[in-house]
Amino acid sequence: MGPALSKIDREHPPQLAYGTAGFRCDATQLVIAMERVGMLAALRSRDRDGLKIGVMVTASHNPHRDNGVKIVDPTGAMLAQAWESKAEKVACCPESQLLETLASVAEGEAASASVVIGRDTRAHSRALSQRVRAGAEALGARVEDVGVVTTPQLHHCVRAANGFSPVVKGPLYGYADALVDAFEALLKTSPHKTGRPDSTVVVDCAGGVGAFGIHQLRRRLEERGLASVLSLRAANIVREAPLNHQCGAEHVQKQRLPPKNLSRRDLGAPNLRGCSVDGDADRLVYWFHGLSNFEIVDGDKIASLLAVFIARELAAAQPLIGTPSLGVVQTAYANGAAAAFLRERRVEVAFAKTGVKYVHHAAEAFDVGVYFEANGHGTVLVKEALRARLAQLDSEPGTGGRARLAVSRLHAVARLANQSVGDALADLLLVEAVLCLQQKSIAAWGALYDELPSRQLKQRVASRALLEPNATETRLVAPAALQAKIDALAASHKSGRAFVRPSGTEDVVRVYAEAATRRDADALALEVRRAVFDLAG
Ligand code: NG1
Ligand code: ZN
Repeated sequence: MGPALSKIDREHPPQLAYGTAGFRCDATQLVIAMERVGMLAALRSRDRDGLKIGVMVTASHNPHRDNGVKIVDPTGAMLAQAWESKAEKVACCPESQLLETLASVAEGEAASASVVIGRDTRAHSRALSQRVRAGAEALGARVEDVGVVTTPQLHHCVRAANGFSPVVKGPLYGYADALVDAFEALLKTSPHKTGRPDSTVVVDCAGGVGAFGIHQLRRRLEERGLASVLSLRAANIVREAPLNHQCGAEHVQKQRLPPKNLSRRDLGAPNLRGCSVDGDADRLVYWFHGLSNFEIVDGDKIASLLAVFIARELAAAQPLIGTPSLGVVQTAYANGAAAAFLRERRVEVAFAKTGVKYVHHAAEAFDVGVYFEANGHGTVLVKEALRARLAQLDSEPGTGGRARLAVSRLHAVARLANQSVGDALADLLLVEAVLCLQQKSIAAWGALYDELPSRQLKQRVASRALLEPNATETRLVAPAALQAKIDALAASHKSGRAFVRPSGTEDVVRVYAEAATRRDADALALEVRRAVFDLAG
């Protein structure tokens, strides 16, 4: 892959930005950054008194030729923002200035440093993760390589290895066992004691690591006799499809097309639920065949399903836990109909800038914060104090009653939902448990509200940095002429809304359009893309 190590120009490393998903670009540009991230992780570990720091080598939903790297803090959270600029300094400085740059960011005094490394299934990920290891070891860190894992699994390993979540026996610090324990606890609260007629879910694994996770879950579900409730069938497993190519969550949600390689039996079967994860399995979208169309049940609808369920259980648990706050956080990509649906049900809706770290942070403002990007990245955050209260109440001998039942449900949700990051596998179990408790079909779920038709496109431009969005990334501050054109185009379609923003993970400008009809949404998106090409290309 790329130039031989000896040929790399160490005095002029590629100038990379630590974006919303870490460093991400063409894999050949990343060798030096990987070594330096290993070093930075060692320094961060010393800064955190020797606690373990995670490093995940992945470019998630990007094409296979790209790779990337993200750093995980000791609690399993994303790297503290104050350290992102340090990461950039260390990753991009000339080798001749490396020692002084490292010295300028190193404040920690702990004697030891410890780094946990994981990677996705990309062909170049192994070699790149070895560069991370070399960097960390060069600064004396102890390295644990957990191999090929999903991004959320790596977050879990770091959190658990540092003692921030209860230790469960099993591989990867009990990841799959902890999930299936919580899933089982949630199902036990169901009044319906038999299996489901539609227990099968086809999981499109995007040709990536999600397939391993699905395999681990399926085995445990079978061992516990839960296959009659949930039977997972993996499709597009590793090597069955090129990673993220015409399959996976990004393809399904952005192109609004079915994943490739699924048989007619899979796609046409009545009542069949399908879902797609992305290349590092932190996103999940569902799909099914409606009467005539391929229908997508996206992150907005996952948030709506979960928030309405949680709102009801919080109300029922009120005599025991009072009235904790509940909110849903969305981005500009959320369909206009989703917020209306939630507000009608008195669920508070907040908005954040696009990017996982922004939505996650905004969700922390609530006792129970549900966040999902439309692309399927999301989770349910439960504040520590509420979690502890639910755990304590749930452990007391039950007197039965609706409030006590609600406490058990909420406690199981808090255990099942990943508290660090969006997690396709955890979200899948959460959704399946709620559909099962509510005896809801995917068609009924998909019909919760009617979406405004939307379309997303991308356009390459000479420099996407020339596009300057406002704080919520819903409008451009510059170029003003382009924003004026977008406004005019949106106004020319019924219920038209459109915006463009530079992607933080790919070298493109993203175009989003929604309107009253499919034709209008598609036309508006094409017109706006043309304007980007004309005025910023
Ligand atoms: P960019 O490439 O900045 O649009 C994408 C997603 C974000 C988020 C980040 C990862 C879309 C339109 N954008 O960002 O929502 O998931 O990846 O943090 O889906
Ligand atoms: Zn991802």
